[in-house]
Amino acid sequence: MADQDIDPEMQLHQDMNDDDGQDSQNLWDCVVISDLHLGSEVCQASELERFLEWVVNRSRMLVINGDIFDDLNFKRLKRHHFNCLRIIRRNTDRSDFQIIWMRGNHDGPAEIISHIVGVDIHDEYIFENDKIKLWILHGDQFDTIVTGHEGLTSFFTALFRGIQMVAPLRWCRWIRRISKNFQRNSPVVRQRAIAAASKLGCEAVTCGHTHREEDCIVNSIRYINTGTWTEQNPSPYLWIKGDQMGLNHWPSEEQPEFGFNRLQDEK
Ligand SMILES: [Mn+2]
Repeated sequence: MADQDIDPEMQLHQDMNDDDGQDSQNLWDCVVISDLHLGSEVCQASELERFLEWVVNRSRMLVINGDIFDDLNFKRLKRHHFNCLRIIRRNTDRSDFQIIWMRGNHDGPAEIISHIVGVDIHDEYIFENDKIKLWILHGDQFDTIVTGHEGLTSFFTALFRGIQMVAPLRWCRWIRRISKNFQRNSPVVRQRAIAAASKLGCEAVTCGHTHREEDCIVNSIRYINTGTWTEQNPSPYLWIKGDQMGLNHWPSEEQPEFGFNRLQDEK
């Protein structure tokens, strides 16, 4: 490309990236987030927007593990919510960065979402480098309350959303906790995910769906739940680098050192 063809804004962006000291050796192999719930009143969209801009320069790959939307009523999307979608779309066709999008139970039919956001949607995905085989899926597949009683679940989801709109803010956290406990069964999702991962020959599995962060090892299978971006900050993300992985939080005053694994001793 001739010099005069370079867009000044692109050049500035490139220079800023060069300046922050990230060479390709320091990039994470993959980052996983889940349960963004864009359109929800409680979605931490402005922080998510900052995170998305940040992470595309820190990782080779981003997996969004389901429930990116709260529902398919796009009238609920605000400016920051649209900005998040714009960043995802803008980074979809890059040769040096990959975005994988998983469906969640809130996202609606895969083909509709796929058309709107312009990316392929997966039901499950296996991330593999030469050290780790990580099975990634939303987790509602393991949740009998949702999969066995769709009508009842959507009735209560609508009811809880209605209550949240009229209730004072301080009640909302409590209401969300009650509604989550009803809708999503963390121990069941964990146990079933671990059992299924073991059968598949994956030594690690990550889910979202429960909105409860978890990082544990059961029967030699590492289970990580990436929680949600609908609680108060900071919000969780899973990073993978070589044979190591862990949960970190955004925003964080101290960004993580590469090559440090908090759970090393538990292995
Ligand atoms: Mn969710």
